[in-house]
Amino acid sequence: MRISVLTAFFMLMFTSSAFAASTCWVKLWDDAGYTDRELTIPCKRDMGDFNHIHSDDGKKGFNDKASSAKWHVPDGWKLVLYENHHYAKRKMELKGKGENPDFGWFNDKPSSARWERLAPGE
Ligand SMILES: [Ca+2]
Ligand SMILES: [Ca+2]
Repeated sequence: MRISVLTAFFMLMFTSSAFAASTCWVKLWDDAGYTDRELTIPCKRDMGDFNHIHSDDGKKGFNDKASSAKWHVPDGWKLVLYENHHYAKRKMELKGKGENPDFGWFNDKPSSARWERLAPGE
């Protein structure tokens, strides 16, 4: 009994630290090379329409703007950027810890973002 309670406690600690704000986030920038307006997507908060959100400076809307990104996504998860509103059409997946200074073909395309679990083997 005592062991299972301890196990549950440590699992909870591990889970909560993996999803802490410092280790679970995505940042998008309006321009390539991490410049201009910035949008922070908090851990596991989906955004179905970039027209109706505010960038970090308080300005409304970030639709068809994102051009570069840095991210820290926990194991077992990915943040998926979609070309259209409500998670539709072409997409770009952000996994692990990384950065992309220039979205290339996906430049100025993202219109929604959703946190999704990785499939087995993904
Ligand atoms: Ca842009
Ligand atoms: Ca779009």
